[in-house]
Amino acid sequence: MFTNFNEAERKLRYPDDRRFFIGIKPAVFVIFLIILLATAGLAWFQYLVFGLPPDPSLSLPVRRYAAPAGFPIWLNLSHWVNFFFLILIIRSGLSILADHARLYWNNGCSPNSEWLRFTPVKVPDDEVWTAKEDARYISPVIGLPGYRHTIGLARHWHFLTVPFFLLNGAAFIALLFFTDQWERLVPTSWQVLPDSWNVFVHYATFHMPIEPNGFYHFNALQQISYFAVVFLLAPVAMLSGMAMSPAIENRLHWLPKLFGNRQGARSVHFLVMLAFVVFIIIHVAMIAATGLVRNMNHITVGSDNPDNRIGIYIGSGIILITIAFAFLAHWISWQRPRSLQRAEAAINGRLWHLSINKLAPKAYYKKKDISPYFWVNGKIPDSAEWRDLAASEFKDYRLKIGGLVDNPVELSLEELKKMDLEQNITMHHCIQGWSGIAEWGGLPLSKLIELVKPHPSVTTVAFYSFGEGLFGGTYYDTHSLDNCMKPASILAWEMNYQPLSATHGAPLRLRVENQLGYKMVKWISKIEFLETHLHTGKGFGGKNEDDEYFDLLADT
Ligand SMILES: Nc1nc2c(c(=O)[nH]1)N[C@H]1C(S)=C(S)[C@@H](COP(=O)(O)O)O[C@H]1N2
Ligand SMILES: [Mo]
Repeated sequence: MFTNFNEAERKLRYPDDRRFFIGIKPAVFVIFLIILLATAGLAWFQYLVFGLPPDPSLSLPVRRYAAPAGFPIWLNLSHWVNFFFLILIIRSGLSILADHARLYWNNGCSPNSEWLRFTPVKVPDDEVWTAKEDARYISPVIGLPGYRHTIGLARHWHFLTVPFFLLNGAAFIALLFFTDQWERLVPTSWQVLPDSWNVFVHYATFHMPIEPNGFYHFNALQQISYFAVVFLLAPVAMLSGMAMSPAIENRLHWLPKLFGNRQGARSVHFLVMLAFVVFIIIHVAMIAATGLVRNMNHITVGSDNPDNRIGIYIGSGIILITIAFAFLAHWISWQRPRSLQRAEAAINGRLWHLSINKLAPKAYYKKKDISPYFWVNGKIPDSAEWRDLAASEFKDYRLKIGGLVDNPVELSLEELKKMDLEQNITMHHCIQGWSGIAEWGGLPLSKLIELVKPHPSVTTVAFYSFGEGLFGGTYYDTHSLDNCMKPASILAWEMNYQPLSATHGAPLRLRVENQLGYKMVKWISKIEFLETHLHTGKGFGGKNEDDEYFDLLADT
């Protein structure tokens, strides 16, 4: 519905293999079982051996938990705004995950080292299996926008909604403490822990504890669950999300370290999402089980009236709006993808510019950090020209450098190698989610720029490949002249101290660190200095930006 895939897109986005699969490492499954047994099992043990513990809510009239009465309208509002955005964030996040449906704790993303995977496919070790081929399908009912390899659009939804989610959360927390509403959520006595356990023993053994009226106070377990969602899950979601950014990895190196490494941050980000989903399911079930009419009146209009159904009507209305928006979002994704792409660049591109871009990036990695495995991406060129060059080890290869320059040149690999060698050990961040650490050696672009002398009007450098994009047509990308002048921007012919292999981009590939992988053109045929990227390809700055709606001008 609403999609306008042509034949090539349909094959890619709605593939024959749409199997859903959950593969979990046995050790992880055992840990999960232990946690389950240690909680529910212990609750049952206590119940069977010692009997049901006293219900802590029985002693509530002494107001062990101070709490204000009623819910102000700002609280009702921010609760539902939060719900609306959280659904968008989770759905777009799932679409992003589907593009590399494997989760690891190691930076190099070695196949078979995943603790969790949502693909039945085993990475073959006797043939090239690219990360793009590895992308999985997700139903558009669940993911936003769903289908396969729609990560460009999914990221726009994710990053367009995150700022609003955070603003709403910040306003909520500020108002909590500005008023006395914080007393509902923040436990002020350690007694809340044994009390929560006692409430948990009731639920786990299928005994309903006495429910205090939530208008005045929550039960102990409810209080710490809500507390944890607001003050633990949300901040961890934010930090682990930020830790995945290549720009942040290089500036605030301690952030991914908080989670072990970048893939740890990605795994934690996923687990937080899972915790949110589990919370939402239990939360909604408890709302329904403990007096739906009254509870809905509390959280929509802030009244404790047990008789009218206004809360149910408003709540259902909000849920209907959320569903209607899901249809609209689907429509926007496929009918107005460029608006989405532009809106995200306008908001986040600007935020990025004003914040993290001002800090100087640093290289942190050492030889010992080099990953044993490095995923391959993109279509290896199949033109006769490249194959002939490769057959003679690129002896006859000439890199063509032209455009708006005083001194256009054609250089052989040997000539390039004589000019300079810069070696960096860096982490590669593919937009899909995988990463890898490698050494890259080659010529700093700044040396080349010095040689060809670009005209003063030049702002952009375009790199063209022998290879093709996902839907055919020359693969290319553009970078700002500024970015090319950075020391870690190199034309690499060396990977891990070996000549660059055919799969990783021989004879030459681009490395522009602090950027996502798709900006690093492999199998480079020529370089062009331009006034603007607007007249190259479809004019969005690169093959993936043109065809797959990847982030516009990720280098601004
Ligand atoms: N010519 C060309 N270059 C390309 C691509 C491509 O498809 N074609 N894919 C890009 C992407 S998405 C990534 S993540 C990196 C992957 O580099 P690697 O194969 O060495 O890991 O190459 C980039 N360069
Ligand atoms: Mo990538």
